[in-house]
Amino acid sequence: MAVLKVHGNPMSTAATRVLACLIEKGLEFEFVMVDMRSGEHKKEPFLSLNPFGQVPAFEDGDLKLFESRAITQYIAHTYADKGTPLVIPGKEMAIVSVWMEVEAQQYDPAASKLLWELAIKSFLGMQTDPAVVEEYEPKLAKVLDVYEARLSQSKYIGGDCFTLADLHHLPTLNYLMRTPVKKLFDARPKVSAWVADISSRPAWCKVLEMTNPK
Ligand SMILES: N[C@@H](CCC(=O)N[C@@H](CS)C(=O)NCC(=O)O)C(=O)O
Repeated sequence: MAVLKVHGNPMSTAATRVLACLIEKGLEFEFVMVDMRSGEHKKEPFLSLNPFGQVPAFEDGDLKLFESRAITQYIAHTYADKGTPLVIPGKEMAIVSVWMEVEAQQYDPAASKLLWELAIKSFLGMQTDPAVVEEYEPKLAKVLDVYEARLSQSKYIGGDCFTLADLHHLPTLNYLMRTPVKKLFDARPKVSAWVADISSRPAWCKVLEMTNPK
């Protein structure tokens, strides 16, 4: 079998989304470090893997992919018989797809904006803009109200078992739970229990060990 390769950076939420998926599936892979500080992602040969110059990029033999959520879906479907299912057969998959879209279209825009302001900027020695935080906190809160109602009906966001719809949230949750925005999650009991559950999965703990070596 060809070696699966993830080109990324440990700080990247999109790259760790793919790592979480590979580890849930129990697949072996090679992590190819992309030095974003030196702009390696904006030059060849990386641009041949992703013309948008963003990590991650993924290779499975001669197949080359980018966009983290497309990569996880490829992995989950292609390696369906390995590790955690992550996708489910039949009509229920349509519901999982709805919640994957909700993560990408509703949750992630607010979550990513807040994690940039509250986690990444300080790491880069930049100042948080309180006006942006003020604008995006209510947007995230609104999404989390919908999540609270959804998680009162099903154990996981896409249904009764852990799927890609849950997994896709993990990288942004990981950053946000270390910022003042944690209060928005803590204020919602079902959301808070769901975050604790999915964040303690062994595969995600392995991603954290791999990307934050002691
Ligand atoms: N929708 C893309 C987003 C990729 C993305 O934004 N990657 C960030 C790191 S998390 C990046 O490469 N940023 C550098 C840049 O945009 O120049 C995905 O999910 O793969």
